[in-house]
Amino acid sequence: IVTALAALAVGATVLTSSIAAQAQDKKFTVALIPGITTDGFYITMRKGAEAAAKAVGVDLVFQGAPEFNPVLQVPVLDAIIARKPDAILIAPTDKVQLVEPLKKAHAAGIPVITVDTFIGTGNYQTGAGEADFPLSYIASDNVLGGRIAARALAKSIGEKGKVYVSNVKPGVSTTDQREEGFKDELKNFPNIEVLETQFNDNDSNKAASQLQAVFARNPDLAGIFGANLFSAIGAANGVQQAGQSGKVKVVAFDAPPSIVDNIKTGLIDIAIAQHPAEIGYYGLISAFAHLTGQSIPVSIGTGFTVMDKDNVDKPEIAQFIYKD
Ligand code: T6T
Repeated sequence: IVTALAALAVGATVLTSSIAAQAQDKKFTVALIPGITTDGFYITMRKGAEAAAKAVGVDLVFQGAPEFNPVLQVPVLDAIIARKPDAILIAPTDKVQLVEPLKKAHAAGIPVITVDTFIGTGNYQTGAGEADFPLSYIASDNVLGGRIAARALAKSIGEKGKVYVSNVKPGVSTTDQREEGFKDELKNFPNIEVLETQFNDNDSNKAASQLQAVFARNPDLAGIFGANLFSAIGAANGVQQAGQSGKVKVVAFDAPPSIVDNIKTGLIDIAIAQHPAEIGYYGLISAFAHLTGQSIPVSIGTGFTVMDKDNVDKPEIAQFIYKD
């Protein structure tokens, strides 16, 4: 009996250590699909995801399209699904158009987490609607970001005058919510008139020429809210081309080095920096937690840092300037 028990014990030890070995051998692969590859926001998000991947020993695949466009993003997603990663992190470029393509990942048993943008309503795991299947949504609070922009712009124009939103295109969850928050907050400023939104398709040259056209029709234009990186850079360039630097005020969403440089020259008044590295880090960690049997929050909100010429040189602020 003693010998038999000892054999059992040895067997058990062997079994336990082989499970441990298997667990360690299983190296997860997580794909991160950004909205567009050539954008400091997503480049910085990737760095956060890489840091987390290194910390927990996950292989990270970063693959995206050269334009912020669902027509180009869907083939990238299809190619990723075909590679069968253990999880997908994605910034969907349209609330509606990415639902069906992402359902394919879900049907293939690949867990989906959305980062930055959402599909459907962004309320996941509710049992309601067609687009609640992603496990989690990790992003800035974009309505709040729009409100912060409105207050900043109102202050810099002395709470009166004409303003407009330079925006990407309808259907993008983040920039839709920023415009919504911006306009709602401006209801508290009765002397500010909000002109029609200008949609630039994420093209800063288009945003710059739109500024010229709006300014030609409204020489008393007081300010612009650039609702994302390319909208803000374009609007600021337009202001400069119109010879209105410092006169027509610009509040920018996002904080790449070029926007920060323009804060220093006075062309841009305020930049609302998101924390994309935080989004990437928590996206990756959430995927890993799910893959190793933990439950994860259905949404994680990340922060903002508001930059102006008085604080942007401080290290605790400057650390949030996006990477190129
Ligand atoms: O503003 C970010 C991102 O949050 C948005 O969804 C799309 O535009 C950016 O990537 C900036 O270009």
